[in-house]
Amino acid sequence: MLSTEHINKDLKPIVKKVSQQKRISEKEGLLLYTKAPLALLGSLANSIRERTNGEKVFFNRNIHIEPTNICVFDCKFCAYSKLLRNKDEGWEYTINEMCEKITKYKEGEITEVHIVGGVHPKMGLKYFIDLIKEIKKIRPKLHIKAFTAVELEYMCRKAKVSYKEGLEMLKNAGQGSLPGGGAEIFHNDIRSEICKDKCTTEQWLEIHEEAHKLSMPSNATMLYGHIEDPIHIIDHMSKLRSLQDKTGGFNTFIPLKYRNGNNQMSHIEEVSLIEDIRLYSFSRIFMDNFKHLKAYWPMIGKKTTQSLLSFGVNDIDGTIDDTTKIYSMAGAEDQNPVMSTEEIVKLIKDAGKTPVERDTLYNTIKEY
Ligand code: V47
Ligand code: SF4
Repeated sequence: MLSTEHINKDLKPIVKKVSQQKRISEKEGLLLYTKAPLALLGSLANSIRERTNGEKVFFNRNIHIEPTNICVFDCKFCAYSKLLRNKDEGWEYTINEMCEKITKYKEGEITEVHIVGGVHPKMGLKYFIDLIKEIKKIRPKLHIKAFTAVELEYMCRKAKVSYKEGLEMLKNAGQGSLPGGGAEIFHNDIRSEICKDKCTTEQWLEIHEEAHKLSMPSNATMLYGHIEDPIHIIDHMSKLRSLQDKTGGFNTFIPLKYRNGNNQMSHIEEVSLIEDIRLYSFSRIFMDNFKHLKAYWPMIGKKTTQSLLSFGVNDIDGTIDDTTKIYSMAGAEDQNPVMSTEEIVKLIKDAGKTPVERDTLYNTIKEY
């Protein structure tokens, strides 16, 4: 157990609770996040990572497909949001084109396709059900993780079906799970400033709850490092922690670092590596019912990802491939995000950890 000798007296009982594997409250979380020295947060997070996942660091072999970058919404942080007005910079893939991106890979070469894009006014529920069915025809074993709650809310509303009905239809077509995007920051003081016109916090949470009830697991994200304050971070994590208590349907929590390229909030400076480490460490401590904490390497960069493996992170997403643009357009670290399995394995081993290839549901495929 960590020595509490030199720790500020207000933090001592909180540190004791964490060390005894007890849950900390929002108030205690706020104090810990804002007052604890980096070394303390890091050491607590690292011991939780060791306890929950040993030295294993997970990755998978996946590709990302973005069906379109045209979007009816106007999130201020997004490099896509201007595109409905400026269609020349936009793309809209046909079902055939997306299937071709998949058949480029031999059977078994990838285990997951992640499909997330802009919210196109003409690509509706039926279109996406057809897409999923076609993918399943050509690659029946491929896991399809698709559509953020933002996309789902829009497609269900347009198709005049409930979230449950829409999700059931997608599940019957072959969709396996939901990605975690669209969560941003739940607190309305911030949500109303950065993404006021898309799905509400309540809708996001309801869609994930419905998915969990249908045995479709999902992920959860949080966009940090822009105009939010620590209280908004705690509020966000607390809402996710409560839903996880209720359903147990979240696989992993993914903090997404705000990148300031080409968007309406470009004047906001990106936060430092120290802030990234504090945020990830604190996430590992506060999100006590999430088994996995993921650093999404194309967004935050390979070197930072490697460092975060000592601060609570035990999952680094996958091999990806260069079909993803939402991050590169926003100035992400990696402008051509693709890593071979060998490169991922080396990145993890160089950090002193054990690389484990997983499927979407965290079943082990191969330990290296
Ligand atoms: O919700 C958009 C983010 C998200 C920016 O579940 C930005 O495994 C930073 O769903 N700076 C969508 N972030 C991404 C997403 C995702 C990504 C990786 C893994 C998983 C998963 C899901 O992208 C959006 C938004 O938070 N985003 N613009 C930006 N400028
Ligand atoms: Fe559209 Fe998503 Fe970008 Fe918002 S973050 S503008 S919903 S693509």
